[in-house]
Amino acid sequence: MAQTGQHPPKPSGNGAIEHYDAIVIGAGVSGLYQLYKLREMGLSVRVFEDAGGVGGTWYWNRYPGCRFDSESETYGYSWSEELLQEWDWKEHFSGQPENERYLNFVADKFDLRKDIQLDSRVSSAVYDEDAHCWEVQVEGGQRARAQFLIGAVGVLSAKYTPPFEGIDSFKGQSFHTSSWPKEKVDFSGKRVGCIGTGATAVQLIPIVAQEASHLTVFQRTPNYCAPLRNSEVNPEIQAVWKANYPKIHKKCRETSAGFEHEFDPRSALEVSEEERLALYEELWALPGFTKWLGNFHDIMTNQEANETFAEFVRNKIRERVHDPEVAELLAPKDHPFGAKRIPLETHYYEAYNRDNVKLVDVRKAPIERITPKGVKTQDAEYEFDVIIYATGFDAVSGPLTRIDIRGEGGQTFKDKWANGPRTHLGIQTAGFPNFFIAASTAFCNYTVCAEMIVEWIADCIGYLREKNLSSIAPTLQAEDAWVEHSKELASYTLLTDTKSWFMGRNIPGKAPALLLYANTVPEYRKECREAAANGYQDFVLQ
Ligand code: N01
Repeated sequence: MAQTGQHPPKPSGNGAIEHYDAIVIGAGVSGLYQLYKLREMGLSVRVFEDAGGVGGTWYWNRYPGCRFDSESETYGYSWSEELLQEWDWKEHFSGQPENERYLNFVADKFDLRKDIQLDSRVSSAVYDEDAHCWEVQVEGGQRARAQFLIGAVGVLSAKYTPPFEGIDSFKGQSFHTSSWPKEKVDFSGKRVGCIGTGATAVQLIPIVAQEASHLTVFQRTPNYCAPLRNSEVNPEIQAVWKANYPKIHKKCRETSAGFEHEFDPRSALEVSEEERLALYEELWALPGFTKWLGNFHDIMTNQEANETFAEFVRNKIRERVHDPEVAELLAPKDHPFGAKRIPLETHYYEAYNRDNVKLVDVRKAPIERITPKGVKTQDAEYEFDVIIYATGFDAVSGPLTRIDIRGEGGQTFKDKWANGPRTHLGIQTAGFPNFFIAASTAFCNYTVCAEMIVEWIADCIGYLREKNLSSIAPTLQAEDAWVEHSKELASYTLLTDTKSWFMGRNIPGKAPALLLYANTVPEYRKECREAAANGYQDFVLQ
């Protein structure tokens, strides 16, 4: 990765404590912008990043086919007109290498690297109640203190590998998609097994299928996958975007989910079948999440309305997959459309028409163990040269609870969140003063919401400094009310009964709770704005 600036070296951890105004954990989309914002305000900031480079998600997820499911022109940062004019997106849904280059470009352009220490995994963060500051320990022993601590660790960064018996006994190569090697993995002439059929697997399967001698896909739950319809960005489109960025970003701030798409205000059930199918066909032919976020508004709230589109998608799968038995296995029937994030695909279903691809139903015959040769299910053993774990993430809470964070009275963040996220506004937790979560936890185009939260945190810190205050944390009442409000919003959706990372149900033993905030972006923005405008009445300020 070409870079012009230097990162500070990782000290040996000789016991000396470093002091900053703010510490940011993570140099992904949110962390980079948080660093920029706080530094602009004159704070001394240190970012600790576990990875060997910046980019977060776009550093770690290097598997073949990894790319945005947001339109590129809406995913890039909106806060620098100069950056917007300088950067050319090459594809409508940009791929991982380009996305990583973009975030490196940002790091260089704004001279961010000098404050980002790489290969530095934060192991603990302890609040000092007397000094109103946080002490952070980095693996290796380095210690640093700061008044403000910002967890910019993302929502899908704690990878999950099922604890299969014998997992270390496999003699071939194995990779989790979220810690994919930097060097190209050569699948040619190899027998490959892929465990999982979520959005990640859906992106990589068609590519690996073309290269490997044979690919076996282990599917437990099929997904409703919709065509991405990616294409290159030509100079005319590029020029239109560059001339219209303010309008594009304004639209994204005004729509329900932070995309340029908006739900159709009609009910799927109030129009004739002919009209309904005409809209479904029209949406299907368009790129991106239009089929989801441009659909009738009640497909996300009404089971009967949802089923009309779910069956439409099943029929599309049946049209594309030649073997009717395989098609039925790939057609989801146990959850509503959109109750899991919709994987956007390119030639995914056609992969199953290839002679070298086999779909194995591990709901019928679950995986029993990994053997030295491959994967043993209840009814067969499959031999591989490579196993791919496309098995997802311990989402939202996982990246935070894996750090030993201790707040007032020594209470641990892990205990506090044992039954699901407990926050006010998704940003702060009672009993953990000056600790902010800079992650987009709304159902939203990631950057759109992350920028809003980063700015809220920066404004809040600015307020404290202006008023000479030493700490801020939400009251327990405000937190309780937010948790109840979030649950109530969740209850209006079709999300809560489905086994997905949205609900934490993909992780055995994790308490089910909707991990994302089911409000629209404009409403959420309003709530955050009001919480600050009223002088942080729902917070304890000291
Ligand atoms: O993870 P997942 P993902 N035995 O949790 C299976 C984002 N993303 O990495 O469904 C057998 O969706 C599991 O089966 P089941 C996006 O937000 C974005 O694919 O639990 N199988 C499932 O099939 C997405 O939602 C893009 O029955 C087991 C799979 O592993 C999120 O990341 C691209 C198993 C995990 O699927 C997560 O997607 C990619 C077991 N014991 C991802 N345990 C963009 O386009 C788990 N599985 C931007």
